Amino acid sequence: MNKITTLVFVRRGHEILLGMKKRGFGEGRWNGFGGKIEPGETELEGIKRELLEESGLVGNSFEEIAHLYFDFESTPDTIDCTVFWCDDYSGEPIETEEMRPQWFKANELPYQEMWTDDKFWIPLVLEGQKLDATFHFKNLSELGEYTITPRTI
Ligand code: 8OG
Repeated sequence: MNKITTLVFVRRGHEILLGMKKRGFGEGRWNGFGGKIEPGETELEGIKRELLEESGLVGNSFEEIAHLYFDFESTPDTIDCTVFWCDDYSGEPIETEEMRPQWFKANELPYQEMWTDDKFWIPLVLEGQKLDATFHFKNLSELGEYTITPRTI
């Protein structure tokens, strides 16, 4: 099955808001906020809902920056993930059942405690690059081959 998901990184000046995932898929890792799009929802409706549910923030505008595709040797499941910046939001982050939020300096993200692929593509989007990427995982923590294609427009 292909899971269609979204992911958002909220920015405040030179800082990025990450959440420590407290349960479920990705537990114990820092990540942006996001999850599965519900039936009938657009990507933007989905990311807005996930951001509110997981961080308490209301996102006022989102900019698409990447499209990621993941597959795993250990399962037939694949994941499609559209990634956004959010620079315009209302409210203050709150801890939720799923995530514990924390601001990080953009040049000091905790890559060792994030998904293995993140250290390869997040530095590029931090430099302003938009991109499409495919990551082939041997299992949930071991990354195999990957391709990152910068967008030219
Ligand atoms: O609904 P659920 O919590 O299962 O959604 C998973 C979230 O994790 C979704 O926002 C997509 C995101 N995600 C992956 N794989 C990876 C990854 O390798 N890196 C990052 N940064 N996020 C990922 O599913």
